[in-house]
Amino acid sequence: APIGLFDSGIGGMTVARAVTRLLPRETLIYFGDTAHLPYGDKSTAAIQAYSIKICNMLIQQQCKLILIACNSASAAAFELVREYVGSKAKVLNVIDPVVDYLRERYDGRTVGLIGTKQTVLSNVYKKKIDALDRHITLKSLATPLLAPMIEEGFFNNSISESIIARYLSDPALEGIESLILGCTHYPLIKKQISQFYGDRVEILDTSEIVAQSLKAWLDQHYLCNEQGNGERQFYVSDYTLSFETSTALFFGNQIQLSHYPLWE
Ligand code: DGN
Repeated sequence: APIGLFDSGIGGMTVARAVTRLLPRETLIYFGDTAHLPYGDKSTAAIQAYSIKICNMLIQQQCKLILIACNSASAAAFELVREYVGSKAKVLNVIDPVVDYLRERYDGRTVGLIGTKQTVLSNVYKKKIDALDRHITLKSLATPLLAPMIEEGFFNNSISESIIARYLSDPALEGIESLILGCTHYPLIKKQISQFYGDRVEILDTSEIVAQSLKAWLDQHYLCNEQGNGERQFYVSDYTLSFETSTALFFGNQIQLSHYPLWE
């Protein structure tokens, strides 16, 4: 059975890429809701409605596991989706594996979070981290300019450097020892973020932590596909050539996108 992943657009391909690196034989079905992107500025109710409809489609495709490969959708819709999907498939999100990572490693730490407005303002990370009882202080900042900047290929240059420096110098993030990259797009600017901090701050790449946790779950449940040929299907709810070109940024090589008329 396939693994289903969905995102507001093509950014979630950083997560898909991390998953295919660890689990090259798995069949993947990726759905990017390009008709509704960006989710980061949408209401919780809208993101929940989109997510449920996408999950219906992934269940119809017999997915054994659905990974919400989008921070904004994980923040807004995970509980609802999990309840809705019930026993039909396992549902994972991109937030809990990071929270688990912190629980296993830290007692007393100041951790930063950057992401979309939806991800940061939902306070989901804060609620989950506070519930750990590990004396972890979360400092967060919505950084809404970063995702469109990266989509346009603006990184590893002086403009992106100034924008990143401006955000990371915000007093809201003062004194952090680790930084959670709480958005699908941010692995692409990980190097620039590391350069800003030097060795002072540990950068937590969500996509890698999530892929590890997905693999651990499959291993634990004997659901790994060891004989498959790594078939991958990438669907989008609105097709443009520019989305297809951008896949090279997020996945590493250009991917053929198929239009899936979920909203028509
Ligand atoms: N995929 C979204 C996220 O991880 O929050 C970022 C893109 C967006 O919707 N702005």
